[in-house]
Amino acid sequence: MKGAATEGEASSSSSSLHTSAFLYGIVDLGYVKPEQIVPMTEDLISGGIDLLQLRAKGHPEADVIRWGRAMHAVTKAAGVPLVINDHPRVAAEVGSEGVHVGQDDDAVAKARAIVGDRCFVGKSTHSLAQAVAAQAEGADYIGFGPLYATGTKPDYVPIGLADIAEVHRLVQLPIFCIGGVNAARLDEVLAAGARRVVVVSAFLQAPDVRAAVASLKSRLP
Ligand code: TZP
Ligand code: MG
Repeated sequence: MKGAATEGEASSSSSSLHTSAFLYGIVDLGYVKPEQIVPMTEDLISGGIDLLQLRAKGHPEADVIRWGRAMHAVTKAAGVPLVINDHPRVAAEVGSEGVHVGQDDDAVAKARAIVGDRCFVGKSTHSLAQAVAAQAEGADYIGFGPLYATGTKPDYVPIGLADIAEVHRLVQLPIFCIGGVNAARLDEVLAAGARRVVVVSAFLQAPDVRAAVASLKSRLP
């Protein structure tokens, strides 16, 4: 049963996440203009990002497909898995390695039925109960947050750091702590028990993206 999978029993499409994905970056169209998608992707990769997502809230699917294809040409050549946010059909069109769904999006099983077994499925969670439910639902990884208030997801109440240790006891999937994570907060996030993080605005707004990624990555396990 997928929900009972241990670190050693991941599906083939997601197994590399367990061993190689600690720093997750998101190319978010809230920060990045369409013409910057490819250069930003290149900068994040050159800094050593392990996993990348395209997040284009409110844009037509046809645009997301076009941007996803352009981004995938770069990520694929670099061997970095690409995740498409919100849109399993776009992920299938693009041939991305992953798709990410939120609490209000398609269920994991529905997303998986669209993208097929070669594509892993991640899910956003905002509480211990949602994290446990996502594991039982068969997600391949979870996002857990927002830890801090963040302009990237402004409508969400931050959950703080207190449940990070417990979520790692309850959930055996890769857990990416997300929301307001930056270089100044990384030590306390790791001290709270995080092993993997997602960083969005702190990278996309950095004066030197490559250096910001490389520096933060050097501090992860
Ligand atoms: N999900 C939970 S918080 C968040 C998402 C997509 C945004 C994280 O962005 P930032 O800029 O790193 O706070
Ligand atoms: Mg969503």
